[in-house]
Amino acid sequence: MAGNTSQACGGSGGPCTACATYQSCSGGKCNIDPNSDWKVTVVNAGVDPSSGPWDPGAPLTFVNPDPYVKVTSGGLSGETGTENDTFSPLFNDMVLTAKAKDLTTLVNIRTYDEDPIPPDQIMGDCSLPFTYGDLAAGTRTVAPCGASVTAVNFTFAPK
Ligand SMILES: [Ca+2]
Ligand SMILES: [Ca+2]
Repeated sequence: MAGNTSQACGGSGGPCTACATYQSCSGGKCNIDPNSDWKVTVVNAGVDPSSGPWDPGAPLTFVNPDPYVKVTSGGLSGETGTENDTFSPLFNDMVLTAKAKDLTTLVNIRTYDEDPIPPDQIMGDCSLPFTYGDLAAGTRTVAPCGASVTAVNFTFAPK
């Protein structure tokens, strides 16, 4: 195997290393392939407990928000399930599979409070690119993410 191909990667006469399927070889190193697909998971989020009121008039046990998170990148979007009546929702939901080149261009993250009567209230909205470093690390915290959302935590895995 040649030292500098998409299958093997060893620069300057160094040993050949097989790149992972989501990587390609450039400059004698294995780097994340811009066209590789990545599964994006929303682990959890934090909502400012002093924000709101989100569900005024509801019985006391239901006044806290019912958050879910919608993630959009490269024309694709997906959302978590809804966690009821909490400022610290734990999702662990895989929301979409997107290309590295799209995730590192722009990602929109919008957190809603699900309501019985639409439209759902927007609690936080932010847009930013993830980085190749985020994908390689497999994790990223976005904090804050809009008006009332203190943090959204993500994990990534190659498809
Ligand atoms: Ca509400
Ligand atoms: Ca509620």
